[in-house]
Amino acid sequence: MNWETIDNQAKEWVKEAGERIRSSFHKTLTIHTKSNPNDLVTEMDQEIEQFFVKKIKGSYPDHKIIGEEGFGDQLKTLEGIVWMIDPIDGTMNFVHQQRNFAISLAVYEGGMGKIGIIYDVVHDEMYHAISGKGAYINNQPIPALHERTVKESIIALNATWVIENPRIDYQLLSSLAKDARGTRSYGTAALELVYVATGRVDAYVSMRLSPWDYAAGAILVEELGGLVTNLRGEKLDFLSKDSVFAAKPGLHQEILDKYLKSGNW
Ligand code: 2AM
Ligand code: CA
Repeated sequence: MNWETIDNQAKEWVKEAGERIRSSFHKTLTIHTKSNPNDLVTEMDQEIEQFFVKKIKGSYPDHKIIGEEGFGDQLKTLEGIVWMIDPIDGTMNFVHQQRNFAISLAVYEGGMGKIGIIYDVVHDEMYHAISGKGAYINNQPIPALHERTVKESIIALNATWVIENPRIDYQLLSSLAKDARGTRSYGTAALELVYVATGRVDAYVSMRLSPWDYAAGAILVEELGGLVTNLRGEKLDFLSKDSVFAAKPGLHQEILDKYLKSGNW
């Protein structure tokens, strides 16, 4: 498989999709809710996913697709080549802020990450990695990640995970937030993983994400030497919802050992 060719073609599609999203900013969007009143979807999420599905099926009819809005395939295994698409990651930000959202697109073969693309539409920043061939921001190489301690770290995590919550071991995450140099919350898993990959934050913790939220980001972070697992320290399976924990090398083990290991996640 020529991954460079697919990567170049996919980036063109992503740019075109970004252009469509930018030109939607002056339109009034219809907003619906999905699993709960804060889980939003607009016609742009759906239109952009359909755009990708049409392009991918047109060029690669035997490839499979998993997409957030359900226009792809229903898969039980990751055999063959599977595209994982989040047409707008950070839909709430897209609706409320018209910034802090991204297109996330990944290609996996037999469950192994091959291509990860995340496009910060508003900043016109294209992040991409081909497994084993480096990771780039607008075609400039991103340097490899180095070790860091919790004390010197900025951790990206949502405030809802550190306040009293009977369903999770929030005290462990509160301790992590207290011990870290600082915390940040951006509301877009794809960009938060990009921020880990680029060293803008040192770790990212989320309690529940779907494969399309983290498929591309995981490839970028791992390509730069970071680690991506669930909160139990296990590999992600890219077929089911799971917690996600991405961090610099060294820091990943420190956080697992000192904070996450004793939790029931
Ligand atoms: P989305 O915007 O594509 O739905 C917000 O902290 C992050 O969590 C976003 O990346 C968001 O992706 C993701 N997320 C996953 N499931 C969600 C849900 N049920 N409600 C809101 N955000 C969700
Ligand atoms: Ca989405």
